[in-house]
Amino acid sequence: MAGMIIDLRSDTVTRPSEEMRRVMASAEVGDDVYGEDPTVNRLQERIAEILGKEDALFVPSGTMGNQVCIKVHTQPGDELIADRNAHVFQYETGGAAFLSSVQIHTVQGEKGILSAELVRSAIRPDIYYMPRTRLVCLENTHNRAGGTIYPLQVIAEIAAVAREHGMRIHLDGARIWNASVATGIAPATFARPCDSVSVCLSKGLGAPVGSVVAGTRGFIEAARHFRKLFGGGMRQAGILAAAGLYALEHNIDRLSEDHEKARMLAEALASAKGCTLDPGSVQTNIIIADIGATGWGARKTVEMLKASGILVGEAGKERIRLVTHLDVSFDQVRHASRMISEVFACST
Ligand code: TLP
Repeated sequence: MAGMIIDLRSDTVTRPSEEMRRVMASAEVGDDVYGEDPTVNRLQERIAEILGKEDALFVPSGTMGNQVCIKVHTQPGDELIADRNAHVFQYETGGAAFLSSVQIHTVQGEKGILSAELVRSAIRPDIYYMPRTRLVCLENTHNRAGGTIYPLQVIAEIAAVAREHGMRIHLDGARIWNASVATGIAPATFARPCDSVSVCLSKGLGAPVGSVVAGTRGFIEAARHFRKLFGGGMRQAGILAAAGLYALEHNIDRLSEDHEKARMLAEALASAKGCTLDPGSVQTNIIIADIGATGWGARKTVEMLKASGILVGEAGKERIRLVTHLDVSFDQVRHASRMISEVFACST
């Protein structure tokens, strides 16, 4: 393994396999802006079915998926509620403000998970000088909290509060596949209480590009309008959709291996000098470890590991993130675990 780079920065770094590329190359295509790409249509039908929604729409990225949904659900000046570490708040370049002119009312969830009480307490009273709270955004699994899974009961309770107040729920299900494999709960069951769902094909599932949003027929009609407005209308996109269809068929069940690899890395990190992590807190394929006690800070820790061929991400000043995926083998994970112990042993 000497000289080999093991990339644990994200599950977005995977490259399409030979077989996936073959399927892409031979995909039947048409102009999807005219709704005439048979492969895109098949992918949309398949995702709608998997998520138990009436209709679905292929979009270029998870960010566009979330932003199109926020746009459809809100009017300028409205407010949406999200966890303070939500992707829509932290990592979408202020998209909700820029594209939809809505403000985000952040609340501090427990490991990224909101509760009905938290949501209720963040809803504005109906007074003319206050913004109207229109939407709650949930994230399952929750990225910045370390791949945590929303308990079904909590989603149902939040949905009940939202409905009581005439609000909608959007689910950022970029990694709903991981949540589903880890719990045995079908994606449609997680999606049922939510008005819209955005899922990614280009993370754990290994497709090169693509996300899909799902909802009612009317919702998707409006989403199609805003996808075009946001520059996401694609033409012979069947080449990409074919990769997504392949991924849905071949790369979901295997996510359990990524979860096992994450547990192995978590054990190594938990016993590494200067590193604080409860391995039991790792539920899926994302590990966030506190490296405060190394005295290095996240930037230097990332550099030290990089010098040993292990790429990880910064997740704050004193936290690092490791993500497992289909392009890291068990052997590579074992090697990375050894390197982690060695590198951290040099800390103060
Ligand atoms: N997440 C990326 C980075 O943006 C942090 C990653 O490496 O994890 N929702 C969630 C929960 C995500 O984790 C991501 C990407 C997105 C949406 C956005 O997807 P893309 O990158 O396709 O726009």
